[in-house]
Amino acid sequence: MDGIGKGIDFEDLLPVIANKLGGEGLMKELSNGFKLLMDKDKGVITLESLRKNSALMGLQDLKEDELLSMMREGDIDGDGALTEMEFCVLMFRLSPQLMEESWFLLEEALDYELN
Ligand SMILES: [Ca+2]
Repeated sequence: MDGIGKGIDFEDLLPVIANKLGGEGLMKELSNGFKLLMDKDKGVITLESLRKNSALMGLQDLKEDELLSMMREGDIDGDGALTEMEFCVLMFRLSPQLMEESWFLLEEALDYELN
């Protein structure tokens, strides 16, 4: 695998890990979260869908500037919306502690991949 020596990039490794877990567990949870937050017509998360659906999920305490910074940080290709993969990467960046159990699985998968 190229690029390991330059540091690990989750953007590159997530698909590998997703394959390893067979679309179950970790990625399934993330995928469910994505589906709850996305714009059902567009199939991506927009600022509008994030604002609307985060309130439905009981996250109404998130402030507008927090939603904005989530969008900005997560939007890797800069098209103003989050795809499922962008959302997954963002979740790993923002809240590894919220996913301790999943994080452990991720590390195991990484160890396996790298050794
Ligand atoms: Ca994007």
